[in-house]
Amino acid sequence: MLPQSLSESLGKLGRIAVLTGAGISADSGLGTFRGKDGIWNKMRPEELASMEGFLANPQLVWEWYTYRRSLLAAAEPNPGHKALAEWQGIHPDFTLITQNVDGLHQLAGSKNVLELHGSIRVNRCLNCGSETENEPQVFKDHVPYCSCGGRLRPGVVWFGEMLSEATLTSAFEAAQTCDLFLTIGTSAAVYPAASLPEIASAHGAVTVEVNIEETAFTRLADFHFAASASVAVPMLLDAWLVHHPLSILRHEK
Ligand code: BJW
Ligand code: ZN
Repeated sequence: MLPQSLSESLGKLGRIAVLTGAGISADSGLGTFRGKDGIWNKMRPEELASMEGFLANPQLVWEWYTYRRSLLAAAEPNPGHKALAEWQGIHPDFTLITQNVDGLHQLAGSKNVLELHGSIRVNRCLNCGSETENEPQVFKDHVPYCSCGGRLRPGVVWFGEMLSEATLTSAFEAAQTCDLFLTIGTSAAVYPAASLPEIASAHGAVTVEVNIEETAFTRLADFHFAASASVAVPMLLDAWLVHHPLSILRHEK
């Protein structure tokens, strides 16, 4: 059963914005960064997710990304990803913002996903800047190189690096103008992504957090669901659909 006040909030047909993090992909078999089994409990983020770490030991960094790509090859979207894709299909005034680089939202069918931290599927050349999803052909010391001779890096955003300005602008706009903001499976520890639920809350949106643990945002959130995203997100969609049956939505278009 949902709290009565959340049920009322879901009853308003307004703009929806969603921020997801590594926790939504946990039930697809992909690890998180922080929390109980997070990678940062074992490895230092500066070594694996910064330009300094990459330049100091590109082999180690590539080993980690190659390993994660191998996990990803076997991973599939779970009911949490699928519910968000379905929700957007029914209600187009829906912006999906993700910190994840795994591409599982798109695989589930989500469109126009705002990928704040880039994509692990892409390689970018440090010399010519070209980006490609193709398998690299040239390797030296197990490190991939571009055909121009420049060193390749994963197309993700590391600590200390700027996020895409266009993507961030769209994300801020969605946070500022939405009526309902869902924050799902993120520790809300990394900025500027973590400022999005804060902004939505400051602009009067109803904020709902889904996380198996409490986070930096929990005390600000209007509602906190201590449940796995793969269970709670389909449940929220079902609750929203009670107020907005498909027949009415089709009529309104
Ligand atoms: C479940 C679940 C289930 C589990 N269901 N839930 C001091 C103050 C403010 C900012 C800074 C500061 N010092 C430095 C900064 C800036 C820095 C930052 O924020 N640092 C903080 C750590 C303090 N930010 C940056 O550097 C960013 N750039 C920037 O600010 O540019 C401007 C600038 C330029 C120059 C100098 C300074 C500033 C860039 C950040 C890039 C982050 N990159 C990474 C790696 C990406 C590539 C890759 O994946 O390999 O992005 S780090 C990592 O953290 C990854 C994630 O996207 C990101 C967020 O993690 P997320 O998604 O929240 O995952 P977790 O693991 O933290 O949480 C998972 C949650 O799920 C947990 O809460 C679980 O409980 C939950 N969960 N199972 C539901 N089944
Ligand atoms: Zn190149």
